[in-house]
Amino acid sequence: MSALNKIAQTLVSNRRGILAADESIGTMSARLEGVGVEPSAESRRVYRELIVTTPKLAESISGVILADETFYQKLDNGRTFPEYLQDIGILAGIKVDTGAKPLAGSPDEKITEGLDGLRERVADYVRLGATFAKWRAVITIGDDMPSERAVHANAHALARYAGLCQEGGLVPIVEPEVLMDGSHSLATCREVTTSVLKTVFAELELMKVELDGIVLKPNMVVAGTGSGEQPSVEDVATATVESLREAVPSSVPGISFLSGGQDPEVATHHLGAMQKLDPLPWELTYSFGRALVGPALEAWRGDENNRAAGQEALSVRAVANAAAR
Ligand code: 5MM
Repeated sequence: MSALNKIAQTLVSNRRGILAADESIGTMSARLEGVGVEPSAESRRVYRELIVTTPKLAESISGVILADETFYQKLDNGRTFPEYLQDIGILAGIKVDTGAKPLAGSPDEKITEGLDGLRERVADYVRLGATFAKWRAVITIGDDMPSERAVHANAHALARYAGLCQEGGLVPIVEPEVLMDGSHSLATCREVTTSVLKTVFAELELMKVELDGIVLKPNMVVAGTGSGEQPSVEDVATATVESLREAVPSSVPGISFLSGGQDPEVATHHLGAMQKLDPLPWELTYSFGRALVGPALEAWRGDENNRAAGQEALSVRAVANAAAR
């Protein structure tokens, strides 16, 4: 077993999943303001400390994806976030993309940036305790979208990122997210998701990325939020697994889903229903952001007296997702 494969297996096995706590400064600040907290480097640090010090977190969480700002911050006990995570048996990950920007020639579509200087940044992150990384590509469904150039450009960037991470010793989480926004049907989401994943794997192979040393982080196949369609939990699970079977090689150790704005409990039900669709060649787990921490943020609302309630809300979701596996 290679070192990369071992890390990937640790991230996706033993009924555990990944917690995405890597909101960029802008996103995290907006989420804090949404619950009445003044955004600052310190309030973001306090909130992230609440999340990672949740009791028994390591029983259901294998890895936490950190943002660059958090990666260099310290907990009250003086440990950096990566050091603390290591202390409690959770792998530390780092979001290395620098965000999705408008794509030249297709202003309604996005291309994720962050390749410049990535080799050097990976070396720094490894030295400071990271074992895996994340890069998120965003694909929009709409009139004439996604365009071939948006899919290809994003798949190419994901593959170059993945290659650089593996070269430097980090397991890359490869995240091509087909957004839920739009009036498209479940069938369209399935078609687009399958095609995007096929393009991503073609680029990964071209860049000689070792597939047994990555984790794929895709969207579940759902109907667009404005479609008026409400597929059943079983329909979503079946469409998602069928799409993955068409596009994802069995050498990939695990697939950890993003939640994409789904209701937290619904996302858990979808994950649970997929486990029943045997045989699955890969581990299927969670790498949720909002579906894990959303209820915690709401319960906490920046009040130290609500700290335990916030941690309890995260614990409930983490345990439910582990049980769904
Ligand atoms: C946690 O949010 C991540 C970073 O987002 P921004 O860079 O836009 O601030 C995000 O990539 C997240 O990991 C994925 O979208 C999955 O999170 P959800 O909430 O969709 O499960």
